[in-house]
Amino acid sequence: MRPTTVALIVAVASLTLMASAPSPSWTVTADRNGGSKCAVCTLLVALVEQTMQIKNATASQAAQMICSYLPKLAGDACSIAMDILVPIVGPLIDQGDTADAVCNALHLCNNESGQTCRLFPAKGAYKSHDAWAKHVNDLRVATMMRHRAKIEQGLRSFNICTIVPAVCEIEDHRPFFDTDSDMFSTYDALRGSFWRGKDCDDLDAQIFPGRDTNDAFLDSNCNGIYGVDPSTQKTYEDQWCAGTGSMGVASLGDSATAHFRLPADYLIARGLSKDVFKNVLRLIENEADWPMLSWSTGHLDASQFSPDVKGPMSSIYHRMLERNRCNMRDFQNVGVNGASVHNLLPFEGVLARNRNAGLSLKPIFVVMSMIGNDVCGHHHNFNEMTTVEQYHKDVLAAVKNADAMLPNGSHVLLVPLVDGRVLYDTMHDRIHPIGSTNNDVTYADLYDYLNCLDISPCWGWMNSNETVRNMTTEHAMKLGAELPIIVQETQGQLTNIKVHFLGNLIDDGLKRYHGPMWHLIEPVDGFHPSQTGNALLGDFVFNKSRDAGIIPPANPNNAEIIAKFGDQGGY
Ligand SMILES: [Ca+2]
Ligand SMILES: [Ca+2]
Ligand SMILES: [Ca+2]
Repeated sequence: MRPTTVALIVAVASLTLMASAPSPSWTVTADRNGGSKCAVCTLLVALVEQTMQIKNATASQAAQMICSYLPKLAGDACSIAMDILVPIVGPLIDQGDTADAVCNALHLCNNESGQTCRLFPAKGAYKSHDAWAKHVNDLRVATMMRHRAKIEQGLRSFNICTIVPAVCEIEDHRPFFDTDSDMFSTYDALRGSFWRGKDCDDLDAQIFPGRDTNDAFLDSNCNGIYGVDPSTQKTYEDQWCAGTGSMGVASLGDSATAHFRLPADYLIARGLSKDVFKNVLRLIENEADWPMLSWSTGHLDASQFSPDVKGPMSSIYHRMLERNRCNMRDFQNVGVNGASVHNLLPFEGVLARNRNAGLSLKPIFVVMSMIGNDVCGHHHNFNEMTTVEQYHKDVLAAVKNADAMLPNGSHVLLVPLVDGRVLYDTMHDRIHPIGSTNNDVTYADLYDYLNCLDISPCWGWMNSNETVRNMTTEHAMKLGAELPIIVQETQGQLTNIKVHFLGNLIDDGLKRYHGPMWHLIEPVDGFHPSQTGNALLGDFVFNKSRDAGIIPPANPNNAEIIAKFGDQGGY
């Protein structure tokens, strides 16, 4: 599906996109009662209303204030749209209508299912649900009769494809800028070096991270090690890397692998400023994902991304590099928002590690981690969940294909689904960032609202019905139980890889935390592991993999490599 054009502030839009198909994450799936358009409008209008309240401003002033915080192109589009829309919605806001009512008046929300969805509590004369629904319906009719052309014109201004065109063109989760088509880039975002080690020569398709080379003259695997030691006449690669178990790491997974997160500051009216939104375009270029800080391929310090993110960073790759400096830049994150086991096999096609391509390559540690979408989705039933048979079939096919393609000595780790009941248990009565101004929206309210709009990333777990949550977990556990069976079943049949199952890694890893569980959950979506959660998982999964014999011993030459090559070219 091609990207659509609903995004007002695209980052806010991303909140609703976790359930979308594994295509560019701002692609919005079908929904009801206005769906993601309704949600984005409601959040944005709520921010305008809260800004009016806090700054004692008019609707027009508050809207212009928020637009002025956005980077140039997005800010310009915002201003144009606000100029058209505020005269229409301003009077509604001034008369005390909530964001829910205003977005119904704009026809971005509707009641096609017979239900009028509401995030914020209704006020005054409209406290009863029937009175509110009738009022909203009246608003809808009156506004559209008077302003149809203007509303349509205003909404057209928000087109993400004109603001950041590259995000509408990127396909197949390959880097957007990649001159030699080796799947490694010199640009950081758009599936570039934040996602896979940086290409050290983007004009030569035989130079990229992960090659097994001796590099007498130049660095052709991008780990910063090359040349000949004059005292021994051996190349540094032969002397310090050969035989040390140098190995790359790749993750094939979902939004939790890609580290989906929206800065909570975007939704806290009190703190809105230019600084809060200064990196919003980079966020869009990364599909609202943070692979460079993720549990599998994190490699940068979170402080570089202030004020968007705070917290520790640790990852499988980071720890593997500490253990062997020859692994520098040898990582690939193929995490895609919305992916499930059905995507494992196609994702292997964008993994740059095919031994049949005719170049000598190092072995790689591939983590297959689809931890939720096989039971998650926005459908209000259990029929859309992956069946046990299909799950088994998809994972088995991916394992067999990995054996057919990966270099000899590679490993595949199968990570089962989580028990997502922790989300509701931890979050339901806490206040969501959008409710922080007036203490009026809890996570339970948000979950019900997303279900009403049919855009919840996980109807089964983000649900106030305990039976539904329990049944979702029951099915998730059934699926995960197939993984050790697959390990057994393939024993003796695999010639190039070893396949591993190390228990409920995500559940077990998160349980190690000594502080309150909400520290480990992303505040905006109430669904993904936070930065702290990612660092915890990075260490936990690395330690378990090391103890299982997947990670080779430390390279005794690390100190000499650092002394000779410094930061090895960095990232
Ligand atoms: Ca390249
Ligand atoms: Ca290259
Ligand atoms: Ca090298």
